[in-house]
Amino acid sequence: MNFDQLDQLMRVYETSNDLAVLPNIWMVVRIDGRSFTRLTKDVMNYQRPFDQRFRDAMISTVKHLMECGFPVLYGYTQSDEISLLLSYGCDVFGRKLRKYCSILAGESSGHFSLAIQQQASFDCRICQLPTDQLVHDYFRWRMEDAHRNALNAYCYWSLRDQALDPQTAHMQIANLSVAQKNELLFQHGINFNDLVAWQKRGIGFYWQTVDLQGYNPQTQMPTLTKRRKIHVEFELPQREAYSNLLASHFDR
Ligand SMILES: Nc1nc2c(ncn2[C@@H]2O[C@H](COP(=O)(O)OP(=O)(O)OP(=O)(O)O)[C@@H](O)[C@H]2O)c(=O)[nH]1
Ligand SMILES: [Mg+2]
Repeated sequence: MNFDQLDQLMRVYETSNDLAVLPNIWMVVRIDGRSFTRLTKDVMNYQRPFDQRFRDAMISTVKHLMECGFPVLYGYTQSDEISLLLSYGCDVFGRKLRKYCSILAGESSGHFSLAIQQQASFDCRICQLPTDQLVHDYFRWRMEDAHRNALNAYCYWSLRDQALDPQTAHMQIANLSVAQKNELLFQHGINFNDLVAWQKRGIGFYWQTVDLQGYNPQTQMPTLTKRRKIHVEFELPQREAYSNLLASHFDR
């Protein structure tokens, strides 16, 4: 068998399961840190439940992902996860799933590892959402997950700080209603409503066009150019206002 024959034979095995996302479907990428419970606790010894160094490394990673060759309309991060809404008509790599998942997991793992100077990795999946409404629901879902995580994490660490062991702390929280969790925190001197918004709702990222003032040495005149810049939103709105914000970045 010559090389061309061998090449033809083997390509079939390489590409037979090569799935491509159908057109006219939104793609939302979700990237999640692998074993970050261990990384944040045992390896990095980060502050809990929230650490600004960890948050900043995640922010830097989202920005990198928005600038690494995929048309991202909106980015979002909470805890150890990142979501990216891709342009509706995105046809980078012929919409091949393996390309998106492998490249975006690789880009985030590499960038985040350099940011914290410690080896870390992310997994990646693509949600295929057929309607605009489902895109709204997706991002509302992640925001509500952030809210629940924050409430539970504050309760958990309040109990742990009282010298409760992990299992007892988990069990005590599991049986509490939202109101009771708020009350527990209040007794520990924390008013959950007063916590900074990014911890409860996550952080949003979108492109903005800004004016850039310059100077033309030849004409000796000031110049004004437009530039695309990533805006980082630490105080995301909720409910309908959040949907309106998302819709303002849809490209259809
Ligand atoms: N200390 C600390 N931990 C954080 C922070 N943000 C996220 N984490 C932790 O990151 C982990 C994320 O949860 P998961 O993604 O469910 O857990 P995981 O260990 O990454 O598991 P897999 O995703 O299944 O690999 C939780 O344990 C969080 O407590 C932070 O700011 N500080
Ligand atoms: Mg994880």
